[in-house]
Amino acid sequence: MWFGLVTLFPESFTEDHLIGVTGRALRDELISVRCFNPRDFTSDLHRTVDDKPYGGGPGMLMKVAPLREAIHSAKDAADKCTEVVYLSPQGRRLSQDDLAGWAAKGSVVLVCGRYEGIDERVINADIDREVSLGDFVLSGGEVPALAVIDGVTRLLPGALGDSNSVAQDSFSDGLLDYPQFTRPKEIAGKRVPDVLLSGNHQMIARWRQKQALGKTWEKRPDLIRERTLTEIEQQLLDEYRSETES
Ligand code: 4GX
Repeated sequence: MWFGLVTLFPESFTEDHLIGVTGRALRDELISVRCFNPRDFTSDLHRTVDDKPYGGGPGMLMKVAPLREAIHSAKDAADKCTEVVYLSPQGRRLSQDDLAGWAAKGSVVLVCGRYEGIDERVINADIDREVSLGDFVLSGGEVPALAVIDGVTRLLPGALGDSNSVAQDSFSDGLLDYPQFTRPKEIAGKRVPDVLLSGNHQMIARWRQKQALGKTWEKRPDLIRERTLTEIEQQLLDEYRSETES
């Protein structure tokens, strides 16, 4: 998997920021990360990378020529089909499907904005997709880009020890995870549900599916509405609701 980063802060993408699964993937050459710094595409003495917004107002935008040259050189280094993604609060919400799509393609270019953003015409001309991590404002696109690298990397075959764990993730079936428990059996008077100690794997699987449906219904009803429940799932959810009534 190849990640092209357009960033004024390439030091955000060195080994010491890629830790755990992504760090190992980098060392094992399962992923490679290449930065394209607009500052390297300046020609003035001060290597200027910002510019004033037309119409005035506070803050600066990224200077167009160095930004575009950095994006173009990332595109040139990537496969023809590679998507150019801009991380911004104006984008559509990043989804697990986006991550899976880029993992399947084998490459993606991530454009990290700084300052108050980038010229609208650059978005239209050079960006294929604008995505947001959520309705909050960060100081740049580098942290969201690291989140994308993390989320894509763990989907690559061989990145996780146990390939089963990806298939069992939240969202892989459009539901939140069921609750998990480990030792001790009792914490502050709260015991692990008996079924998990029963050794009956069929009962355990049924309980977990019921919990996943129930928790999703409680915390993320939007996900339940987006999904058509099978007859069995509807029955499990009904059971959950009657058991938790009171
Ligand atoms: N999810 N940021 C982009 C630059 C910027 C400023 C104004 C457009 C308009 C963010 C997020 C995010 C901070 C990345 C501002 N771009 N990115 N950057 N939330 O907050 O993805």
